[in-house]
Amino acid sequence: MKSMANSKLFSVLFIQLTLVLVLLDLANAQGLKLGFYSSSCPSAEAITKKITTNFISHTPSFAPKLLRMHFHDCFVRGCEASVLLNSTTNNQAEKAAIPNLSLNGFQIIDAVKAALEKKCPGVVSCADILALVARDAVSVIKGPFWPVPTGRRDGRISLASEVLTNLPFPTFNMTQLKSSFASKGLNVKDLVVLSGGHTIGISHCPSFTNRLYNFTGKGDTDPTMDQNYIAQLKKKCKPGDTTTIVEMDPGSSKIFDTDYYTVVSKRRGLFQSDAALLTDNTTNAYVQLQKTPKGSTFLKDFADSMVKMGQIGVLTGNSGEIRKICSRIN
Ligand code: HEM
Ligand SMILES: *[C@@H]1O[C@H](CO)[C@@H](O)[C@H](O)[C@H]1NC(C)=O
Ligand SMILES: *[C@@H]1O[C@H](CO)[C@@H](O)[C@H](O)[C@H]1NC(C)=O
Ligand SMILES: *[C@@H]1O[C@H](CO)[C@@H](O)[C@H](O)[C@H]1NC(C)=O
Ligand SMILES: *[C@@H]1O[C@H](CO)[C@@H](O)[C@H](O)[C@H]1NC(C)=O
Ligand SMILES: CC(=O)N[C@H]1CO[C@H](CO)[C@@H](O)[C@@H]1O
Repeated sequence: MKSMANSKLFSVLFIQLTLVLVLLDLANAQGLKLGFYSSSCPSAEAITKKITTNFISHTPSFAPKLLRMHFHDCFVRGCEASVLLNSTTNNQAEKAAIPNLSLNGFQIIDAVKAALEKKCPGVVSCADILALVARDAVSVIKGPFWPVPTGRRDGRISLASEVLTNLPFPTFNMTQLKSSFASKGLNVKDLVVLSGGHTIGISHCPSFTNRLYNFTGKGDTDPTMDQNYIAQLKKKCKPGDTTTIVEMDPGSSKIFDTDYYTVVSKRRGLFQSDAALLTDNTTNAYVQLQKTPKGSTFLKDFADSMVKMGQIGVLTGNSGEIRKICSRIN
């Protein structure tokens, strides 16, 4: 008898505990939830995945571009698709700012949006499409999969001037990186983990040539970078070259693996912001730990931090709108 009462009490407590955890989880998700469209547009995620998979299987180099686009969206005004808006006669949008130079892949977002508008007009936001496409693109190239809670709404403002004040620069040191991430609610672990996004993709020369030619204005090089690597990079990037591209994880820039941390630990991180991960004890320890794929927690950590990043400053409920076309407000 007594043990039955106990077990009943236990299950009541358990249900209450679960409820509290679920509520906490919802609060954490800032009003987003998994499967937000499960009744309003049940095939939304499947359609998104199908179109993204088609594009990325054909052109895998779009995967890093879409991941970076999601990052740029979230860091400027939150994940509300402001990065997708075109400039207008009266407004220079985020797309017009320098760091967007290599943003690309807008046509994939537009293709998904067109298909979803056909299926369920006015229901699925561009912000959710971008978050889902970035996730699906990374998983097509065998990167980690993460759950994407949905329910984001689209913003109506996009200002080029806000890009430079909200995105971290490749020249940032650890102090600047920490404060940039902290201002978005991301901690030092998120910083070292999300920097691992540089395991895929490319950079243009101007993002790092200051380290090769005139680091402190004396025609010098960055002493924190492997000097042999500097010599190699100088061969690729002559002064003033704005078009040549360089892999951030040479030889493995299409594979989502732990190599980025090996590269950084060898003082071959391409940007000062990558190199900065060696200057803080916590991030340095993470770099050293992850560079051996065996026992690495990077893929799981990346998934967790992406879920956090995807919740920065989201608009939910009645805020914002559901755009009909992702490149312009309704
Ligand atoms: C920590 C601060 C960060 C800085 C300073 C930074 C800076 C940069 C720069 C300068 C480029 C090269 C752009 C070009 O020259 O074409 C780049 C590329 C890239 N970044 Fe970051 N980034 C940061 C964090 C992130 C995060 C959090 C992600 C995603 C989780 C990310 C994903 C990427 C990807 C995938 C590329 C390659 C894009 C392509 O292949 O076109 N980055 N980043
Ligand atoms: C980081 O950069 C800022 C701005 O240039 C500078 O004030 C600060 O001293 C630097 N911090 C470190 C630890 O180098
Ligand atoms: C290096 O930078 C200094 C200071 O900004 C400048 O005066 C000099 O002309 C630069 N040298 C080269 C080779 O660009
Ligand atoms: C960082 O690590 C170094 C070397 O292990 C140690 O001397 C230093 O006290 C550590 N700094 C902090 C802030 O923990
Ligand atoms: C936004 O700009 C792109 C590229 O210039 C263009 O293809 C697209 O049609 C524009 N969108 C709108 C709504 O004008
Ligand atoms: C995709 C896009 O709109 N790129 C623009 C980024 O900003 C530069 C100017 O800094 C424009 O020339 C590009 O068209």
